[in-house]
Amino acid sequence: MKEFLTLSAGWQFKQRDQSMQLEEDFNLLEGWNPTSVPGCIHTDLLGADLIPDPFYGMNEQEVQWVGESDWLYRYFFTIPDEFEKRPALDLCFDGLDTFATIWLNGKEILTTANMFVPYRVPIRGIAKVGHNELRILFESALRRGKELEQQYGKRAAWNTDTSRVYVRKAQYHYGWDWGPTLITAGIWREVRLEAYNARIDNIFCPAEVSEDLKSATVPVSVEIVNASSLPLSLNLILFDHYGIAISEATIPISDSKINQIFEISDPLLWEPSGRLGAQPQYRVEARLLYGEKELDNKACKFGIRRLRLLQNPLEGEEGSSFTFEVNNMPVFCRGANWIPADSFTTRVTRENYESWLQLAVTANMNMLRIWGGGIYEEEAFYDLCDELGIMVWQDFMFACGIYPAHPEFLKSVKVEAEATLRRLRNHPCLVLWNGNNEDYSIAQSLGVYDVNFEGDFTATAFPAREIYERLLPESCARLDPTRPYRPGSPYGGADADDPTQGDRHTWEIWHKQMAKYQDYRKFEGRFVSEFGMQGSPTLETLVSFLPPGELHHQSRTYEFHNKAPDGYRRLAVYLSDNLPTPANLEEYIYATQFIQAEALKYAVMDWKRRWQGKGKEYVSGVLVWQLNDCYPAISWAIADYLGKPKAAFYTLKRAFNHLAIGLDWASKNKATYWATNTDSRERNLTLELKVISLEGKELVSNRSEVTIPANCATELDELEFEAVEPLVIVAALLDNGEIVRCASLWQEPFKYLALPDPRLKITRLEGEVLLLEVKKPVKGLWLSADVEVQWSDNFLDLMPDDPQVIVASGLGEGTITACCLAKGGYIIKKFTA
Ligand code: BMA
Repeated sequence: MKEFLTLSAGWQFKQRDQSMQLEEDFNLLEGWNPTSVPGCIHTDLLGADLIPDPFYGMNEQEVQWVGESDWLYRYFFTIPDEFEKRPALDLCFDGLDTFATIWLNGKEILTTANMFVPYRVPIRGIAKVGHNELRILFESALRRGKELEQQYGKRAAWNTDTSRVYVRKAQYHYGWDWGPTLITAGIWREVRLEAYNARIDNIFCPAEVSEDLKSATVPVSVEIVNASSLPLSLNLILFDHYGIAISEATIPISDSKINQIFEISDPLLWEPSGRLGAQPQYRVEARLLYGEKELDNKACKFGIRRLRLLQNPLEGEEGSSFTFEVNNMPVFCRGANWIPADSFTTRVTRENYESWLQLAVTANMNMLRIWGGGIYEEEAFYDLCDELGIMVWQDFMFACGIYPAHPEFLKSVKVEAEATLRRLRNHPCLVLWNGNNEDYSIAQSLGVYDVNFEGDFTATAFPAREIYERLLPESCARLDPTRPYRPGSPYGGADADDPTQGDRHTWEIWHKQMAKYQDYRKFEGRFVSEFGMQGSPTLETLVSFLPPGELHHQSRTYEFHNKAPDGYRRLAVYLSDNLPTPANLEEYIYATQFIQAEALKYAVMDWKRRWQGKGKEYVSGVLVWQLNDCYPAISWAIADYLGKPKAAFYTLKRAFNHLAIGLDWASKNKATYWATNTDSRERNLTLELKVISLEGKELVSNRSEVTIPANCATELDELEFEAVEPLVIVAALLDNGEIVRCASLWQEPFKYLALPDPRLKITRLEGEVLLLEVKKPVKGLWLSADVEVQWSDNFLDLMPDDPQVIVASGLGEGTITACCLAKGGYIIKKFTA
């Protein structure tokens, strides 16, 4: 059998003392601190109480020396007896961050310069029976990057230090417009000893489904190391979703690569979340045999689905669609951009991933984009996405920069891409490989992108086209031919901002000209893969990182945690355009979350309206920037660093629902309304329209029956009324007399509406089920509590005579605080229900 030993507990580390020879520094008995692996230098220092919490207050500034220093790690170990019986002995490093030199028993065995690459070093002959010593030097990535920059020349990059483009390390570690500058080093993924005769290196199961979805072919390929060392055979068993073995083959091994094709009739298909069907997975188990003796085994899970990225001509409009089709049905993609869930990624547990991904599913999302300035995520992330039906758009790790393409860099990127493809390609959740984030945008802004140039990219001012247009597509085609690849995001051919083809990042709102968020529809794309608006974190999260004297929205520390250089100024503009000026922190939190929630609602509703059925997929997806935070920041995240949803989470959840109703002004006294249905079922419902005065008087009310066809938006009609007083228009869809969706349309900006006190009443129906009633219309009623509560819905628009029932899980005997707009300002009231 193959033997394993994980080297996790018992490591030691210390800061490199540059006044000493390296050898002497390692030999010194003093100064070493205990730690375990995986981790990073900041968490190691935190664990040893040697630095303050870099997330608290302005401590980030106090710990910058950590990223500027070199670090030493050492580990003593004995090799177990049974390892001696195997001819091969390897030391495996799944991830080293980033510039490491490694010695085993005094002999240099490895130097590294790419945190995304796993390394395997044969150490038979170097490792000894008895005591062994492993030494690692991590050099400052900041310093090494600057040396490379000096050697090869300074290149442009958005967000922080430009030397980052030379370093194959998570780019957000250098700081971003939502994240601190914390340049880590260390052993960030597992370290293992492996001893074996022969072993299974890799299994790949690129299942292909027939066009009629009735059968699937599964060509299994298995790579074996030391295949010819002994007369070996490989036993393969295919299991279905229920764990029942459905096919088996045993193949004598004559080559390091074994191929076997399995056929499956009537396969169970993997479906994205929110559709009929589930997320079944098949499994292949491989056993490497020497006679009857098992030398190694490995299993591989995979899903079966027919995936296509369609870019077809559109009826009556320029350009082409950008539509994901799964199992022959086009999907409207609803989701968000994912950034690493912590500045120190080794702190993110499976439970953390689970709660983030569950939050995404609760918000009716079916896609996440793993943004290119972070990391290729941990196995648990993709496993959970497989299980939950979250489609993953995977960027390669390049973001907002003009990356180099000298031979050494290309070589490193190739190894990185191949390792990543091999690791992730069996996951059914993965639907797209994408070359980079916004590198075409920056090249375009510098005038160095010429779409017609086809020669040697490395000799141009945009050299990394060699990576995005040659190296990566070639690696993808060779190692993962079943998935689409795109050079970049956004990418529209000649123009990265092209609204008529490819994907688009819509930043005319918030960045660029700071257009009004009510105008999102003017800045659409065929697939909007980024757009967003900032909102404050919740009070609890603010309390966790703001020192008591700084607990104010205009304090130095509050603004320090808004990493967008002009973030608070931009927020101030959107606030003053729309809402009364907040008088205190609580009002400010509410008001900025209000702005974010409203902005995202406008965007999603406007763009979903343009998903109009076959040949008219004018917009096929919306991914909000951003789902999560890596640090307690004032950012675009829809839930803050501690995972607490902001108001935008609830508006998105409603707008991302398969069924939604939209309202818009056609003129002062006329409104249009439409419905969106991204589900495969047609719906027959009752539509109710009302015009209500702000004092709660019903001015118009009518009902009609509507049919809402499947998987498209439907324009319904127009409503004309007499525009006599400030009023609100309400549209509701009812199923068997019960309201299933509703929307309201107000005469904006809200700052001009002197909304009356809605006279909210909260009644506890039973347990944690609450009834909410108002006497006057209220916009964006926000509920919070003095205990941890999960609200089934929140940030609600409520109308008189339309009581709403919500569930407040965890409320117990807690006190509720309700906040809303009223009387030209805000009211905040406490309730005991
Ligand atoms: C985008 C992203 C990030 C950035 C965000 C907010 O375009 O790609 O680089 O954090 O905008 O500014």
